[in-house]
Amino acid sequence: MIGLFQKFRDGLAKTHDRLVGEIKRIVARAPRLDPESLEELEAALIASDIGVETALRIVEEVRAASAQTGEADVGAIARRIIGETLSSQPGVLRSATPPPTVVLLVGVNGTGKTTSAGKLAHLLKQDGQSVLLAAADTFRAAAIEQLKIWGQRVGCDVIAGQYGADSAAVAYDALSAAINRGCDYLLVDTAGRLHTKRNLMEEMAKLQRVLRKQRPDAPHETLLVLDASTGMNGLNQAREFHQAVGLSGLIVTKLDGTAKGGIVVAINRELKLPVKFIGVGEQVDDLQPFDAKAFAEGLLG
Ligand SMILES: Nc1nc2c(ncn2[C@@H]2O[C@H](COP(=O)(O)OP(=O)(O)OP(=O)(O)O)[C@@H](O)[C@H]2O)c(=O)[nH]1
Ligand SMILES: [Mg+2]
Repeated sequence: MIGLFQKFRDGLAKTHDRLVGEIKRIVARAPRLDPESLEELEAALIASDIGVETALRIVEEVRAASAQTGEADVGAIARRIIGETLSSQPGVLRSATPPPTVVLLVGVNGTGKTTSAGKLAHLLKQDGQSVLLAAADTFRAAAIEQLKIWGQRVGCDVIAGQYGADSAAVAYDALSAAINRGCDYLLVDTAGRLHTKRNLMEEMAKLQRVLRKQRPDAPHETLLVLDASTGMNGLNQAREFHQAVGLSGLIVTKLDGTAKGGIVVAINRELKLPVKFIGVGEQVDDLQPFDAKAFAEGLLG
């Protein structure tokens, strides 16, 4: 458990340092938290992208506590409210009976889909599961090779087609292979696409339909891979993808590179979609199953 908290803390260091630094500065200057300081606190919370409503709730409780006792433990109040706001569902994948559990990774360009597919395969293998990867990004140059490198790194076979091939056909073949081999998980990497491009969104829905011809319950997870540094624009991406293909959750990546890690809270609250994993670096073990308590601690501990 110490390892888990440390991982979250390291991954969220930028958001943590900025937010906690601001809170300390505000409280040091005016320990009794006058209205002006409360406004500054509100601005600092909003800047971390946790969402206006959650920020206001924290400020309201801080105001009440400091009116009552003269001083409020801002960090403890914020941690508690963020912990309560986040979905209590732990970051676990559904598991299909019979296997394989089919996990589709979708998202806009460059958010970390391929990298997350590799890291997730590693995580599952460490848990004793057998995993097959599907290179359904037949569009971007070198996408197939990139997934194959991840496959080698984590010891997973990759089912791929030719560049320019129909991505739904590749996914279909990969599902057949996963069924024949008795794999526990099939992770399908897809091409990056802008949530505003209707034809590309339709292509993704087709991929789901084709999978269902073989397994009516597939895909069991459709996860949006979201780059945390896009901040509030990520909310729009999540909305559009959810409407087009029905997301079951998110992977929020690159938390290590941003001071806007609060986006996880805003998405969880506004879209009622669980964040299942977070990406906190480029290495193979830099994907963490989401944990609300560890997240709140990492943000404000
Ligand atoms: N720091 C950091 N970098 C990450 C993380 N996840 C992915 N990256 C990096 O982001 C870059 C893009 O990752 P990819 O996995 O290729 O992204 P993608 O979504 O597959 O990209 P397209 O297929 O082109 O849409 C790579 O350089 C990754 O190493 C993360 O959690 N932290
Ligand atoms: Mg990719």
